[in-house]
Amino acid sequence: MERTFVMVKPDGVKRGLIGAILQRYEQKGLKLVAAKLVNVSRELAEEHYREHFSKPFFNELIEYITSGPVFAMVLEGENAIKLVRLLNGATKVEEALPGTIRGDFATSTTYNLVHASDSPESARREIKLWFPEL
Ligand code: FUP
Repeated sequence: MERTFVMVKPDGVKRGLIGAILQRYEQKGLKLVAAKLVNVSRELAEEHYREHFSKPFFNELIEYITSGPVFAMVLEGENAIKLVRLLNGATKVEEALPGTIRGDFATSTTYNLVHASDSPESARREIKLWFPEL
């Protein structure tokens, strides 16, 4: 069994898409093991996205993720990390295929609705950061 950190970003929460997005993961067969609405501090946002610190879009990314509550969760299942990323769709909006969350609901690479850990190392780091009690 594998665990992954996933969040519905502020635009998804504002648009009322938490339920529709969570349903995709649950339909797939992944199990929700923790979840909470979080008002993200600048400190948490910068730690979460620290690998992007030197990127041109870093500030915009931090502004976006702190602009309203996010729905943070931990999902569990066999190959959970890869499966959630498949369900989310490609990062670049023009490559996110219909049938994926981004492909069906997003029109922007920046405002792209969802985040999910991209490796076992980032899953461990992100779960510890967002759910230290687990
Ligand atoms: P992902 O793992 O799919 O969330 O994508 P990345 O870790 O590569 O990027 C993190 C976030 O940076 C993305 F969710 C959106 C944002 N981003 C941009 O705003 N512009 C870009 O050119 C690339 C990423």
